[in-house]
Amino acid sequence: MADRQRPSTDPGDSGIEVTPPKTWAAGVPGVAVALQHALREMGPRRSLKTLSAMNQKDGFDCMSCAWPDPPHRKVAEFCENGAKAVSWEADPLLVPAEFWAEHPVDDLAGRSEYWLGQQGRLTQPVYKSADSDHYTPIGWDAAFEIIADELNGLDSPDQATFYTSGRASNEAAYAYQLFVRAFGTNNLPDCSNMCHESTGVAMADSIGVGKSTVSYNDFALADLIIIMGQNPGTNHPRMLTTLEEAKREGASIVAVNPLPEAGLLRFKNPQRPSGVVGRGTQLADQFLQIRLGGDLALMQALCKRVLEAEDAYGNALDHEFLAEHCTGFTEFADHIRNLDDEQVLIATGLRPAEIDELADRYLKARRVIVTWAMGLTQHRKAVDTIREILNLLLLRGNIGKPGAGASPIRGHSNVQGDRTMGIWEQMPDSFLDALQTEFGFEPPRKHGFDVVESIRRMRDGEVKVLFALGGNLVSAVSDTTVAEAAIRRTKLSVQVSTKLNRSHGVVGERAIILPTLGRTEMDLQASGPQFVTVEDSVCAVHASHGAVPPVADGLLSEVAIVSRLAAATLGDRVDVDWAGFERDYDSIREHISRTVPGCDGYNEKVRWEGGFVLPHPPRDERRFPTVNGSARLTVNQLEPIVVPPGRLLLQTVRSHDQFNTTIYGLNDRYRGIHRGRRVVFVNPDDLAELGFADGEAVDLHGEWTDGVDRVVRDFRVVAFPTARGCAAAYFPEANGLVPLDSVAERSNTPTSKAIILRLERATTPRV
Ligand SMILES: Nc1nc2c(c(=O)[nH]1)N[C@H]1C(S)=C(S)[C@@H](COP(=O)(O)OP(=O)(O)OC[C@H]3O[C@@H](n4cnc5c(=O)[nH]c(N)nc54)[C@H](O)[C@@H]3O)O[C@H]1N2
Ligand SMILES: Nc1nc2c(c(=O)[nH]1)N[C@H]1C(S)=C(S)[C@@H](COP(=O)(O)OP(=O)(O)OC[C@H]3O[C@@H](n4cnc5c(=O)[nH]c(N)nc54)[C@H](O)[C@@H]3O)O[C@H]1N2
Ligand SMILES: [Mo]
Repeated sequence: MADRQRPSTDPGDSGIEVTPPKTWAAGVPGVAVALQHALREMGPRRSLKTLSAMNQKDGFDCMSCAWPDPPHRKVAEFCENGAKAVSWEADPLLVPAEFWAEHPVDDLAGRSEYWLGQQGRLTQPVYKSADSDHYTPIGWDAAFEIIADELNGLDSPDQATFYTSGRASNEAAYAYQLFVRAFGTNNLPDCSNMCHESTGVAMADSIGVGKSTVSYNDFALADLIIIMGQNPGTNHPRMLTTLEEAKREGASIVAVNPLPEAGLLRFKNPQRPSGVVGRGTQLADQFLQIRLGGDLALMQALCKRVLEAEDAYGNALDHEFLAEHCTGFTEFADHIRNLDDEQVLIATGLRPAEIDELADRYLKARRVIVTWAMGLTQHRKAVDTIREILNLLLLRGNIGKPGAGASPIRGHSNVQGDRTMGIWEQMPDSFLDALQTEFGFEPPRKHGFDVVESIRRMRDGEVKVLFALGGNLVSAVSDTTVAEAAIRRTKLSVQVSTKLNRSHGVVGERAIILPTLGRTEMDLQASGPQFVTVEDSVCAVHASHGAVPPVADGLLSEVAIVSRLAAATLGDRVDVDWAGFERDYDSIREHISRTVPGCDGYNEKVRWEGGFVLPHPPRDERRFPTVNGSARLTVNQLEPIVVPPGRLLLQTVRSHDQFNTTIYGLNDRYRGIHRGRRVVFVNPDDLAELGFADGEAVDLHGEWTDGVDRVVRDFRVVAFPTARGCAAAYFPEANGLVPLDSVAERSNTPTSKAIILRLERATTPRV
């Protein structure tokens, strides 16, 4: 077993040290940190086995992000943060049997995510009854019976909600949505509701498909790549290699971000000798330090410049593409021509010359890719902003041709696959029809609850059971205080998990934890070893094979858990061979091939070397399955965020040492933060104006139209070169500042990147 010691105390933030931020990413420190982490957490043998199998064709898919694998893989096809994710999961340290007696539920709720994650892997189902404040071990069958009884005792299936985090495999996700719909509800909220939902809504409007229109190889063919609202150096580190290759092929790169993120500026590739020493590659040719929420204005300004160039020279638009494939040009052009340039400068905080330069680059490039992530999706106007990116691309035919396209970069490694498999509270009728034909039951048609709506309904006592396939909902969702009270009001909360997190401490009247196999682990069933399948950010589907023996006997796979729960709950109410699902995952894939669009021949295709790519009509044939069968130029209203005097606009971001709510360590190397997380980054000029000094202890107050004073206490001010008027703090510590009802229009995604912030001197500063 591991030499690693469980931390006895919960390390706080008291010794925070701040050094100047880095201006380059990866390189030797990245690899060294990766190996240190792996060896410390897993020991040498498990480290070698896991790291050498990561992202290889016969290995497992790294669970740290959804960045695609290159067609020609290197021996070490992983990054520092992928290694951290694997080390965290494949951790051979086990939560000991006596743990549950020593730590009542409230004790767990008082611990940090870091401490919880360090306790080791969960190995046995545990149950907290209504009259106990402790979990106690329980058998698998008994656990399934408790859940089944509670579900079957509800007045309506809609009184339960079934969350999914985007790490679930396609097989687990498919079985899960089938169970939930056979049970009788579409309440299938998922992490995507808090993540790329705005992308899906916007792209479906504009081009009819909510997924990236580019393939891996397109990056090397692009003339220009615009990276908006994304921090790839930390969150998609392998993307830097792709960008470096694109640069070598002649692409220019533009970064649009309020923060000068190290990975966007300069990259040292650990996989090339020249990257390990020397200055590395300068990545961004232009960096636009935009204000939070300014991207809609920037896109409109660029569209306007394209129209002006067309007026002047007659060659800026792709007339053929517009005539053949697009509708809405006249209304769109009328609207954009009236854009108020003053408003653009206020909203973006940019100088006209900077916008001109980017417009110039855009007009000169024949093939343009725009990528984006959470910096765009978690704003009130997120959907409109992304629709405006599509407008800009459509004007010059940058969709459905090599080297060009719209490329949302997904977060969780299989969040996109889970959607394809039916994890969505609003799956279209065509999908439900297919389920009905295949399985002979009538799936519910009424749309279900997404994440925010599920929390509201729990808060109001209408949803009484929360079941979560992975994730850490209470920490991930907005308005922490409201979310905690909501979940505590349920009658039963169930978590399927690999490791402890806050969602095991903030629970319903009764609670169950079901431990599961991770993706690194071999999955042996009655018919033999099993593999699962996943879909990456560019719609490539491939197999993932566990590489190391499970940390303990008796753990069930997610497929087994879902199948057994379905059998226990539904009995013979529907005609599905749940036991067959668990025995042989091919049987699930047979159903997938008959019911999920683009997946015919699934069992065969996922066995092809490297897998297969799902069809995508706009990408493949410039066919646009929108409401009117064309690509649609849309009209979007610019409504800049108004920040009252004396306030800042706060975003919540990830550090370099975390995966969402999982905290690997207390450092954020690239931003120069060490041994702590309760920091707020503010521009030095704003600090001076507001009368605060670097290093001061402050409370963060969130302001919103409902007048509620949301506050998180005792943060250290860090003077940082972020855009003027903007601030940043870490997710999830600052989630309490985001009101539950402050969501993106239409996608209902919490506005985690736009909180009106008031700083006040700390009322209870640490000494
Ligand atoms: N190691 C690691 N990898 C991860 C994750 C992780 O936590 N750790 N999480 C995974 C998940 S689920 C996801 S969704 C992705 C997240 O990947 P990212 O979206 O890169 O994650 P964030 O840390 O939220 O960073 C948001 C970025 O957008 C910028 N930004 C914020 N607001 C705006 C804005 O208004 N305009 C512009 N132009 N920029 C803005 C921020 O400064 C920051 O650089 O990463 C995935 N990969
Ligand atoms: N303020 C703010 N809030 C945000 C964001 C933000 O940028 N700012 N980002 C949002 C985004 S983009 C996302 S995607 C969500 C993330 O929301 P979630 O997906 O719910 O959160 P994670 O932290 O990724 O979940 C981690 C937990 O998953 C469990 N786990 C890990 N591996 C497995 C596995 O293989 N199987 C099972 N069953 N469980 C496993 C572990 O117990 C771990 O503690 O958070 C959102 N919340
Ligand atoms: Mo995400």
